[in-house]
Amino acid sequence: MKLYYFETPNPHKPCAVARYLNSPVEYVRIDLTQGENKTPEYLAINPNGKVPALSDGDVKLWESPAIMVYLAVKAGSDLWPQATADQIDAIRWMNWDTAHFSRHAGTLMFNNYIKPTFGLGDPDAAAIEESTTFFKQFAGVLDNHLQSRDYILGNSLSVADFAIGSFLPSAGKAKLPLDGFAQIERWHNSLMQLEGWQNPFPAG
Ligand SMILES: N[C@@H](CCC(=O)N[C@@H](CS)C(=O)NCC(=O)O)C(=O)O
Repeated sequence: MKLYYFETPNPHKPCAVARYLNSPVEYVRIDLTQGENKTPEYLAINPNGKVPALSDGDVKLWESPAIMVYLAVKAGSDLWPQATADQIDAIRWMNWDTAHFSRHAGTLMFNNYIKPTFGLGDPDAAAIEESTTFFKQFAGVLDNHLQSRDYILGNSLSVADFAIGSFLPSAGKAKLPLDGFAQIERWHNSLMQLEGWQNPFPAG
């Protein structure tokens, strides 16, 4: 089983899950700065040219939530919960993450950190303003949800925590506007207790 990654927030999701579960994955680094995500070989695994991706025999998977669930099911782990109601809740929150939370965090990461760091042009001030506003709105939803819960689904850690938490180790670089969201801070502090949470990627 191969897990294709680069040291960025979306691959953080399945890499942190694989590390938590001690999954028997072979990590394959796809260097985005060298365009390795656009080679014909890699596009045959993920036609979107993005990381993460996974291959396991004939199975080829892309989209980080699907990969996390695959790893959890394969390990027989409750990170993918047993109860249908909890599975539906996990899908809800992972969709919310892709559509809103990680989406705006990604725009802020790209403009505030990746563009200036890799010389990809001037940050887009309008995009920063728009995503800052939306990020705060959705962070408010998350903070409110966490008022009465330890984790996204309640008392147990799940793939939804790994999805939604993935940009938080990069919050400083991305300039995520997280001030005042005390419940998010408390929840992220508990994720930081997981071994390798800040850097779940293989060394080298
Ligand atoms: N929805 C995808 C997002 C994947 C994604 O945007 N990955 C970024 C890295 S964090 C990427 O590969 N960017 C390279 C590019 O777009 O060329 C997922 O959850 O897996």
